[in-house]
Amino acid sequence: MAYYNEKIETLPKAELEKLQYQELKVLVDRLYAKSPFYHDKMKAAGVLPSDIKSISDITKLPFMRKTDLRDNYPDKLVCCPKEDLVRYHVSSGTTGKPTVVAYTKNDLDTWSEAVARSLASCGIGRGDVLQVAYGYGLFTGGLGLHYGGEKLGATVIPASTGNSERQIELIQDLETTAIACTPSYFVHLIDVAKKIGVDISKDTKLRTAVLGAEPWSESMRRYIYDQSGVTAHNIFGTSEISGPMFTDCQELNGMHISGDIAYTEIIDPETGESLPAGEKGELTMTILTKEAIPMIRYRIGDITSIFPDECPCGRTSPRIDRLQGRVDDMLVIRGINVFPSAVEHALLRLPELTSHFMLEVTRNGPLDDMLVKVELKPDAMTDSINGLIGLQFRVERTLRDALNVSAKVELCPPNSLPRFEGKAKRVIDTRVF
Ligand code: ADP
Ligand code: K
Ligand code: ZN
Repeated sequence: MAYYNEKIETLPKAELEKLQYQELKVLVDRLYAKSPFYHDKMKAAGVLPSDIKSISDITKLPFMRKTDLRDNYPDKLVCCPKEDLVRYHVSSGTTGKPTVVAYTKNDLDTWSEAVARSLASCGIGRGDVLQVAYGYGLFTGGLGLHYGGEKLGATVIPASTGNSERQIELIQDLETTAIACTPSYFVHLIDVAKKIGVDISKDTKLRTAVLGAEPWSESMRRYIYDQSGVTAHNIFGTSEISGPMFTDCQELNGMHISGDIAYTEIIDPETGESLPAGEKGELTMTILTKEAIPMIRYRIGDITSIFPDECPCGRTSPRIDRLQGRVDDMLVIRGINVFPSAVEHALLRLPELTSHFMLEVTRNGPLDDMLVKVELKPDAMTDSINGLIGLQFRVERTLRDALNVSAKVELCPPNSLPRFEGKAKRVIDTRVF
């Protein structure tokens, strides 16, 4: 197992907790003294810096939410002299008005350190050529993977998104061994490679993909491996915590959250209470050393759980399960909770289907109707009406079994549904509440 920073990645739990406490203490003292926002927030919650006596006392501190950033748009939460800032990013605003995040030099170093550790845990190293096909710009994915990859010593290609045939050409000509992008874009690249006669598993050196920025499923991991011979790792992050930075290691069983950088809690979204390992709830993170815009107990909104057991890879940091989507991505269809990622997972069980789908929810009188448009693989196309009706019936049954709610299914010909270079937007919900 290659570590980027072995000592800290394998720190015994008790020592890690001591370190986390020291970091939290420094952070809270500083914010209470210097930031009117945190000072007022802590006062309102009736907690003083002196109440924080161990890392578990973190639960005494108030939560932060995305609305805190929105309400303080653009930069009222910045807690350091303005001239110490070295970068801004602006989030894509998938769930409303965009938010601004800011970084000091140390913040960027910490973020790159986290990405370098994660890439190393995916088996990527100095000898690798890493093609970064996340968007460069205001979105955090491109630059985040870029600087993390360089810090690790990998050879980085700043490809950004788009121009898919050129991406395949770069993969071939520069002997790319690893790629970072969204899962939907990687699936699109596999299709494009096939179309131009390139077999990724035979004609390229690409073997590792680091995929994130949107929910995806375990069956997608298998699908990608079957179609391209590429092992796909999951990477998670949000702009508020800096950007994408935590991945699953070579065990492919949960994403390690470096404990000296972030303190992870899973809380009950209704009551705000901390939940024990193994239980599903809302992911909440504290970035322990952040300078520009510190995030304490930030409620990220994604649903996941912390694995209760230790990882065989030797890293002592906690691991979180694959994220199903945010609380607000969840659709409630006839009273049943449905995550779009669960639809993808179910569809990929049928060999006739691609991973391209769209989900349309409408209200029909008092009832919700869900229409799932699914795209067929070219060799699943047939002129036989019986064949198509039979397939449609099987897709409907598979979805009903997986989701506990029935959906209408529309089979669509190959290449007819939208493709996405950044985050996929697969849900059209026209219901009015
Ligand atoms: P925005 O809020 O504008 O979407 P971000 O680009 O920071 O800003 O998006 C972060 C969100 O993206 C996360 O809260 C999560 O919902 C989603 N996300 C990121 N990576 C993953 C992943 N690997 N799996 C599932 N969801 C992810
Ligand atoms: K993201
Ligand atoms: Zn591990």
